[in-house]
Amino acid sequence: MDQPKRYLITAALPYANGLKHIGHLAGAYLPADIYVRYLRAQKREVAFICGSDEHGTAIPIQAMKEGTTPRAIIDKYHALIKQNFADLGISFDIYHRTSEPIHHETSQEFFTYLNDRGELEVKETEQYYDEEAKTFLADRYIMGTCPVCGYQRAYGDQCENCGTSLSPDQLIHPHSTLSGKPPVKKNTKHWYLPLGKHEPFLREWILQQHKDDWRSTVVGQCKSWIDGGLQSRAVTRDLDWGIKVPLPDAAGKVLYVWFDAPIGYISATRQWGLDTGRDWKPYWYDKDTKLVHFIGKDNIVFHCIIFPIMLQLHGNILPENVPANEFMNLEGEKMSTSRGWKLDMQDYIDDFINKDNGGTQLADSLRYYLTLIAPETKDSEFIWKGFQDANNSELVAKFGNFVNRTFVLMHKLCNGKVPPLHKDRLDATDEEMMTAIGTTKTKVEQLLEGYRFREAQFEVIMLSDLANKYMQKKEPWIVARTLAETPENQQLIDNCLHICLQITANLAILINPFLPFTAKKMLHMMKVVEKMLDWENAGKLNLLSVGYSLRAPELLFRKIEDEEVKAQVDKLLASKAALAAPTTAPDQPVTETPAPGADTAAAKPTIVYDDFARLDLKVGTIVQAEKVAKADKLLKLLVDMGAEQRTIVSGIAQHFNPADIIGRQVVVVANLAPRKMKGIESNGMILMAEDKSGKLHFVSPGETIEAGSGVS
Ligand code: B3M
Ligand code: ZN
Repeated sequence: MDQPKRYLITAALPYANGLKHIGHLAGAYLPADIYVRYLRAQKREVAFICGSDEHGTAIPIQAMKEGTTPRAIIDKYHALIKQNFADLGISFDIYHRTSEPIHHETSQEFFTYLNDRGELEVKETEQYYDEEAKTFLADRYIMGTCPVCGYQRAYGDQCENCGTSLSPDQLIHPHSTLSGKPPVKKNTKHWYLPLGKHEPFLREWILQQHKDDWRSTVVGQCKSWIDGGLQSRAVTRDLDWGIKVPLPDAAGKVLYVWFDAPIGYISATRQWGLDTGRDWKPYWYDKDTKLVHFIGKDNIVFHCIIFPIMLQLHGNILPENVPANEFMNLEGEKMSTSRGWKLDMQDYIDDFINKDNGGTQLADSLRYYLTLIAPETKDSEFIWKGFQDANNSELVAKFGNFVNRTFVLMHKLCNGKVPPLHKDRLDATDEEMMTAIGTTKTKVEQLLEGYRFREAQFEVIMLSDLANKYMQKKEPWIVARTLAETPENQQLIDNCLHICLQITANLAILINPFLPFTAKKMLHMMKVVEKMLDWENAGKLNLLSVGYSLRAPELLFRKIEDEEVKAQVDKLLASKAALAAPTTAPDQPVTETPAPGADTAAAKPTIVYDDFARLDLKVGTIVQAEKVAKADKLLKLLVDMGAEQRTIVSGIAQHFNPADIIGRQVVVVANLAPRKMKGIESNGMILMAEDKSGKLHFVSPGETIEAGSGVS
């Protein structure tokens, strides 16, 4: 797409059923915010849309847990989450709510439009029903064991552990979340969106048109959905919490939350139009709008398959890109609210930002680290020590240090004013430094346009690193101290600090999308107006005028101390331990599945089923195999896992010829932390059986099955 007329940027609407953690922030909101801030600096027309998802079974379930009403839950969490985003600098143009009348109206109109045109099917089917609670058990009202990963507390719509979306019928040992009882089946009527009918459109649109510009993880997931056969999806539910189905013969039925929630982007845009006096319609109907959905990988199917079908049928534009992120783990484990293993935005804000030695600089420290480890191509890992290191050795020691030294020296050696540039005294080092500014700008721009935020941020930090080295080489303080004070020497000092100040101004522009609070502080120090942050100014070497007097430096970042990091790790362990005690687990299933093989003689200590369920076992197909140089035991394998291909280094070289094992199916421990062997990162482990003679055999399914299939 050439430069579009306008941009419509959405970030997934969080359920207003609880606090959101930094995995959510890193997955959707932060990258979306960086992108939007960049677009705004480019003076492009943009609407940044988000809000609370306030329907679905998640809300009444939380209300039961807190002993209150669904309304009280959404009011409470909407306000908290909205404030958390603001505290972390996420700059939505509107943070709307799906409980608003304008949203109900928009969703009902959408449903009616599709239904009137015969795009929905009506079917009567048997569904799970709780006789005690007298209600059908949709989505989160039903729990059981996940057929993919074996997690025992998977919901009827999705497994929180492996992210697979499910239907209640797929659950093993289903039981009602409301009464804990096993359900019965009962007839009921629902409206379905026939996805299968739209397969040719999806194949053309995603697998042809967008196969190269969308992330391969996203295209891969879509492909496996499409290849797996698209089933019709019910878009209504038997529930009382939600948007009423606007038909006379649908009493007691509401729209499925995943039908109304994405329409929430549209209703929020409408509301934004009303609030700002703008015409919202072109944002959803004019082909010259670039729509981009920022989401986490568990929402891909809804944003790339179901919602686009709805949009297309309704005459709206389609997303240009859906840069979904993978997951972010925390200290070696998946983040999970139910297991107490997480860092909520609220906790970070309380423990760092709203403390005496806190402030907005610490919002930027978090933003920085989350982008540094953004899970753009694969799952990543938030490590408290890593956060400390990134903050202390990059923000403090590189970026902050450079800006601080520049200001201190400018005050000391140039009377607090921007010194002149003496062109005839410039040398190759100066020229190189000045060129680097423009080069960085171009790179950052290209990376941001391609949604490669971590690399883009890296380039900015590298520029500050380069600038530090430049200053170190020029040593203006030595020039001032050791050489006689002559006009010639002062010219050298002037040149160095003039360039360093122009770099500082450029750094403010380039860092602004990532660390907006820092950019603001820099503006204040430089006594310049916000307009200077316009992207078109990046690369310019005359942003600060000669003779202009600047303020004293402010500390841009502070060090994170060892005790702070230790306190956080301790807190995490304590919260996990508290939730692991069975009496305090809020939604412990009533029926326990016996651990497979529990009665066989155990050579290792007995584990509980949950220990086993933490393993993500998947079937993979070996597509490439080669020996690893200087390692006679190792083979480097490329394993097709369905939605992705993984490099796995395996110690089997003495047992198999690489050529003989291409096409073999194997069982892979897919969630093993990555490990480097002989400089190659291995992502997973292959299960092997060893016979008495010490010979290794592959563990594989009895017959060839689809790569990526779960093993439990
Ligand atoms: N509320 C699920 C989630 O927060 C859902 C997203 C809706 S986006 C339209 O992951
Ligand atoms: Zn699962």
